[in-house]
Amino acid sequence: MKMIDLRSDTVTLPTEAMRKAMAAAPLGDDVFGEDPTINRLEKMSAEKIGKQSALFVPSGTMANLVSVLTWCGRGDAVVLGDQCHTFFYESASISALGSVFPQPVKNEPDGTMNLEDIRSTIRIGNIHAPRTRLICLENTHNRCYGSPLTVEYTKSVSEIAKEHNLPLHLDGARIFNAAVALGVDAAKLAENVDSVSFCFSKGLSAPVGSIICGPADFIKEARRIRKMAGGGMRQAGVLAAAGIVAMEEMIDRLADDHINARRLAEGISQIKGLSTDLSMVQTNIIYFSLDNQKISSERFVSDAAKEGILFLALGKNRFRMVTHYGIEADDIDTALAALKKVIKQVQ
Ligand code: TLP
Repeated sequence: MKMIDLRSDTVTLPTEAMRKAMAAAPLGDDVFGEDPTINRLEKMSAEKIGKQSALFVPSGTMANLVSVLTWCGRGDAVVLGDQCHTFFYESASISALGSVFPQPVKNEPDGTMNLEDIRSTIRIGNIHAPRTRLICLENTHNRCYGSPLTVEYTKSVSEIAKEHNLPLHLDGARIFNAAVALGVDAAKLAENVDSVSFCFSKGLSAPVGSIICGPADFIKEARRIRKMAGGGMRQAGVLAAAGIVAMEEMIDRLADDHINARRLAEGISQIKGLSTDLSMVQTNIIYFSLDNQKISSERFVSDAAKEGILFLALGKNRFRMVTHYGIEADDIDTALAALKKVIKQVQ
């Protein structure tokens, strides 16, 4: 049976063009700054996102960790959303490894944080209080329905950051999904932030790798912190080569993933026993729930897997499906038919 894997866009496999580019990539030792393919990817990424410099890192998690540790020292605090990846996942790395204190602000369903809440959470100049040193945003917002944050919202947060002389970091793991969904340039979405990270290994289908972009002096220090975190890689141009193909060939097609996500969500909304909020579907991530709350999430997920459909339970009666390269419109129809069958069985 062919499995239709909707657990995440992280499951994407490299394209043929990526495999060829990986095999042919000129290589060197990147800790000496001598890997031409990594140097090329870093230059390309910085240009694409409108920043001075860039640093290739193994994962989105390390991109956020290195960015936060570059901006903050021990005991410094970061204002961030209570549903954002850096706070909710990432194994508390900013605290465990950097002694950085999170100051979570409630995320609204669309991934924004109320501007007044951000203002009132910032604490500076009181010796009793954690000292805020950074604000973080996430675009698209994974746990908030994959919502894209607009240029205007990002600018409003950056104005608060500026008022307090704080830098603003953007976890843009899926920033190109946001750019495609909103019909704006990714550089415009990053224009008002000081540092931005994005991933090659999600919807863009490269096997490994993320990048941090920002001012040259910030990236220079981030390079030191990456080494400290064990992320100084050597001939990793084999990975960067796939990242280059990802940037050149895989961004525009994200629109297909968004169309498929909508088709999937519309189908789910018509299955008796399942509910989803269609108005929240803007990119490649959809969330839905079971009307009959007596059915265990584990059973629902495992019964669906037996029918060839993989997805995740991410919270109480909260299921997530993510569309991506390799999932076609036909697969969506197959997945919907299988879901219908499973729902009938478990009701
Ligand atoms: N997200 C993964 C899981 O960890 C939940 C997924 O399947 O969506 N920022 C954002 C917004 C992310 O969604 C993720 C991964 C990361 C950072 C971390 O990236 P990696 O997995 O490369 O460390």
